[in-house]
Amino acid sequence: MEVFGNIGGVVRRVLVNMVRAVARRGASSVTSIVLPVVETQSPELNLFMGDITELDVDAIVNAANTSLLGGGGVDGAIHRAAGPELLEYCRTLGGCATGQAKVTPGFNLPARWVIHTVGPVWRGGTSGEPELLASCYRESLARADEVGAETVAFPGISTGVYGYPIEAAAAIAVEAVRATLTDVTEVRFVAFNRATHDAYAELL
Ligand code: AR6
Repeated sequence: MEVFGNIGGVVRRVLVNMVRAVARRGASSVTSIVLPVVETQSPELNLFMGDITELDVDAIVNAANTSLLGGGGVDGAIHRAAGPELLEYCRTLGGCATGQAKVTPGFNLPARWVIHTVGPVWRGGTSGEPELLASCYRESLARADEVGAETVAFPGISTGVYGYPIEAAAAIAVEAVRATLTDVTEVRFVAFNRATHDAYAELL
């Protein structure tokens, strides 16, 4: 249905189904249906290889731990680049549960916001890891919507210290973002090594 070409996938499906239902029931019922007007679109998905702390996007996502008080990997890099004010701010947040996300200012980063999410530790895949990882992406986009961030960059949540296999994690990341209704216009998946780059390149 070309007429719905510029709107998000989920909304488009709802509208298309409504129109089909009308068509089945006959033209007389058209006047009794009011179509919803929703200005939501699917984000454009891009792949970038390099350091997420250098990106001039509205928000970068941090692969944090439940304390939100910093660590190694991308978490350490983000805290170093943002400066000590980020840690001070994080101390006021009371941590974050696995699969959830909290937003802070970006302080000295080019990005205006940092969305801190806590991925699952890989325990073989049967301890709820896929659902928790998908939740990280959904919840991060929800925080982005709350602060009006339209361009958002994600590292491979859980794929470093937390040991999530990159191919499986990349598939969940892409699927979760595609399935989320959001006002974010661009999601950039950031690869810090070749294996991560190649896993995303297969999917995008
Ligand atoms: N830019 C982009 N990606 C990066 C960067 C960077 N500067 N540095 C690392 N990565 P990890 P996790 C990639 O270990 O697995 C921390 O100590 C990295 O190559 O940072 O979720 C936290 O405090 C990998 O693909 O996060 C937690 O305790 C991805 O970022 C724990 O690690 C995630 O690797 C979280 O573990």
